[in-house]
Amino acid sequence: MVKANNSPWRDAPANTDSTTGSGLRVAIVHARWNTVIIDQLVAGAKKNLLAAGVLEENITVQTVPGSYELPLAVQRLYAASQLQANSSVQGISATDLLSSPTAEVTGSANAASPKKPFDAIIAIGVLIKGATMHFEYIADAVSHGLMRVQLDAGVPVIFGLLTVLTEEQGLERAGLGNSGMHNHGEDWGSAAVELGLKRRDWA
Ligand code: DLZ
Repeated sequence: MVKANNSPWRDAPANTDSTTGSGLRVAIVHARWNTVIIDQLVAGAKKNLLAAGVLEENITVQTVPGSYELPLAVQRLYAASQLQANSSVQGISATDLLSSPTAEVTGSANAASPKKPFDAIIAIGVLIKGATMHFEYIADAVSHGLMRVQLDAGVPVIFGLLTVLTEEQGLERAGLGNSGMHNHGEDWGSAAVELGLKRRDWA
């Protein structure tokens, strides 16, 4: 079955060329609940980042236990990338900085050369409604948290949080269901490229 893509991102001008995103640095932070759906969403986001020319080496993927942890992870990851870019210390990875943001790190096995801050961060999680109010509280907190980080930091935070009533609804939105719905992760990859580029124009 051909997947219908009714997304408003599908014709986004920034993603029409395979080199458009070649100068961008993008992070994906995802939760580890509902991994079948999550893995597909992350793959979709990566697919469209790469298709828009974002280099594999400029895509950072990190995980957190659950969606509730997404806002802090996005905030710290972005701060670490800023620190990394500003640091005169060579050979510090974002992971080093996350674990020791103020320390003088003298390099490590996974060290990367200093890079610029992330142009956009995609936060991905899947919340499935249960029998209690848990879903409502987490969905509300994460939505507001991600918006706060986005506005406080001035970096595009792509909202990749599915808040679904059933697992089937989640599978559908990851392109894994029977309805022919496309993978929403692809939209988020495209949105990250478009917003990453627009943010530079808005600077
Ligand atoms: C606890 C919990 C529950 C019940 N459901 C989900 C879910 O559907 N999706 C998700 O991403 N995380 C869930 N979590 C975990 C919370 O997000 C969080 O990781 C824990 O409460 C620890 O802070």
